[in-house]
Amino acid sequence: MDGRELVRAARVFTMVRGPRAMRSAWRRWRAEARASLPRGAERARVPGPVVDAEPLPGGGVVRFARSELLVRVASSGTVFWSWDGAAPRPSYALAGDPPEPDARAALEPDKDGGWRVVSERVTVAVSRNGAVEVRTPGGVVLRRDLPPRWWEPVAGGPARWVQRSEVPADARFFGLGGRASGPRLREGTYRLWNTDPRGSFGPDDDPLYITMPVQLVVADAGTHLAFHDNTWDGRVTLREGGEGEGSGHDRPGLSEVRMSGGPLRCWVVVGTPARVLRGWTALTGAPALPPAWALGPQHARWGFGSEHEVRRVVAGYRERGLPLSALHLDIDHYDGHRVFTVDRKRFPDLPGLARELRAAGVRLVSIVDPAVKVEPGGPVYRGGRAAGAFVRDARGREVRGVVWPGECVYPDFTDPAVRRWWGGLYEERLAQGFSGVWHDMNEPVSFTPFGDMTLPRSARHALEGRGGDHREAHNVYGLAMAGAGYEGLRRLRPDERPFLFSRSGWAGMQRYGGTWSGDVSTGWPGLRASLSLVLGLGLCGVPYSGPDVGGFDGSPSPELFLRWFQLGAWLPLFRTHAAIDAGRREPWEFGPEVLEHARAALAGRERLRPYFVTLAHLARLTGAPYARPVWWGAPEDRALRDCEDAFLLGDALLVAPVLARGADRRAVRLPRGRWYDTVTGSAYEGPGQVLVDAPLSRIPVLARAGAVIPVRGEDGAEELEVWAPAPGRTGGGVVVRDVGDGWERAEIERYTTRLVDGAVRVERVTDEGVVAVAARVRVRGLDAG
Ligand code: NBV
Repeated sequence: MDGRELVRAARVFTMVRGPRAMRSAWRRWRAEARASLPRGAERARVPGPVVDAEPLPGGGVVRFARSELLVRVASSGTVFWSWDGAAPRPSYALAGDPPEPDARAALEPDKDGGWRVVSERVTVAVSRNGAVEVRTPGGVVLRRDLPPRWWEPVAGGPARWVQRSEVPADARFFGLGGRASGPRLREGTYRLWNTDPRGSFGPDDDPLYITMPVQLVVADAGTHLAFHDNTWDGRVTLREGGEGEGSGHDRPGLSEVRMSGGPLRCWVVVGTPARVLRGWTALTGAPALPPAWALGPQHARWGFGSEHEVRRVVAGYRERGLPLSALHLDIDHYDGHRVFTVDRKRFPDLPGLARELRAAGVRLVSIVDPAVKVEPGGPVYRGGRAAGAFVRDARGREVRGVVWPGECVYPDFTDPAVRRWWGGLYEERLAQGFSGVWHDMNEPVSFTPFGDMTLPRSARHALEGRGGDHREAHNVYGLAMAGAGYEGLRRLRPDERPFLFSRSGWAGMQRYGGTWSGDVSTGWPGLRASLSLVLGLGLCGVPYSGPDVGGFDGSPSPELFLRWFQLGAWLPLFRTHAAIDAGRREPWEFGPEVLEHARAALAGRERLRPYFVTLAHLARLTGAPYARPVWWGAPEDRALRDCEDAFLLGDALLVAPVLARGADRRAVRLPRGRWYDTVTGSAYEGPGQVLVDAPLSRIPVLARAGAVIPVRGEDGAEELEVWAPAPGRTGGGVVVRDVGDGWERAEIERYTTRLVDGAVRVERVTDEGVVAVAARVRVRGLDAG
């Protein structure tokens, strides 16, 4: 333990009843010690030389002396390969059946005794010793996975394995879930084990709450995503390559995936970034569409403490004319910190409060923690026990941990019956008047002053009936809890789309909802980390997220708070939140100047709500995140790949937050084309870097020439903001309107823009041809200098 870890451990230790956490830590340590047999002798294995091959739909099986490799290409071009007979299912990541194999893909002998699967969109070449290359149809290599190596315990048990892969020398890595530094992942080792970092975290803390074996790799040769479908504890070591100037020898980029058990199987999706995310979400599920109110400004705090305080805060927004869409209640509204209860002394009439707030346009969102207090008289504990819902050890005893309410047990969400039981409990939350849920502590956490703050690895789980232990179940605990909550809400309130976001999760979590930063530390590095997390998660298929605006702990300076607020206003989840012992986060708590600028940011968000609705629908339909790295549409621009301090919001806007103290202007790297400063109207030509004003009153936001952006006009009616195309160019955009909080399918409106005799012509294009534009159009940028 280093010094910082010690401080954190001490903090956690004092946060919970010390002796109880100490006892639990000790129990946990004993359980681990009992279960962890010495590894003993291991046998190392590599595939060995190729023996033969057999064609199958979409590809075939290539047999080696000591293993076999299955290769299957889907008609979408998505590749699946696996060793040792591993099938695509069972899988926690996949949303449905694996994609249909491409009937036209053919297995053919390749040079030097290898084999290859040739399809229209991709070629997979297998060397005679088991290296797998994924190539574009033109033959350019996107990824070369070297023959794997397994270590099998002689006494039986899971084999650990390692696989190295090479990517082009110019490639950049992204993804691996929610990482605090990035989004470009630098050289280093990243652990795959969902972890509560013990208190607030900064860019150097790794891993965090959401880890995923998902790499998105961007190179001149093309973009691809590689997903090792394996939930076990693992480590990914990355090294960027280099181009051998003069020597002519490029050093490839390297990825090394090491897993402590579980199957060796991989999905590879290739194409443009947009195609890759489309393929990835086709595989793992379309992102849940949040209700429109969840795209508005939200406010939370651990420790509002009473109905009175909630009213006071909401009144504070109203009196100052600040919009507020939702208010979140944290664990302090529970009775003794117990999930699915309400402290009636401090919240005597929560349904009444919820109704009153709802009438004023403010929804209530509730935190939901998975751990259940051990109390024979408690209905949740009693019900769970009767249902056999809690995680047990090998001897059949409930595994206990310590969380906020004291001694707790943990529902086993990897059991479908338990998910159903748990989902039913949300009825109580709905009866209290909540409109959405916020899942916390679901890595899952059990407080310990030392060691891993989670369940013992020996804890048993149902794993959908297959049976296994926490080594395999840990990383999907939060994902499965999200599934339980989402499906429960759907059953309980079938006419409304659930609103759920979860601290922990895994590949595929977007099917159930979004996430947030977790306890990001208050400081300029924390502000930067917030952006890395949102962008990185978006590239892993999770488009809806945002930070604790202002940071979780301590008190931001007025300037830091404002810059964070200005960034948050352009991110999908826009929520101020802080810890119980942190300073306030209401925008008026930082003086009149900050309040006025925060008011402007809120007004900007409200104006842009129709655009956020469009982006939410597009995320659902295509997997494209709302907030995208600036290279999204131009991955071939190497300078953009390294740009981490700005992002694209949809296709139309480029947002350049201020991430440093004292800045009043900043450099912005532009993708190709013309960009307008949305406030000054100045036009800039990309690609390249420009210096733009960033006064305290706002952060720079640029609009792409030709863009069509649905906004809320001053009178509240929707209008189309159209940015003049550059001379000789055309533009356009897509608009999807709010269809209410139910399941109605939304219509997609497509627009084109062009310059005709110095004026901007906007047309709506449908299958029937060009139709009249019904909305009010406001043209901007025509007089740009
Ligand atoms: O429920 C209290 C907090 C919550 O406010 C925060 O957002 C979560 O990330 N929760 C963590 C547990 C306490 C952490 C110290």
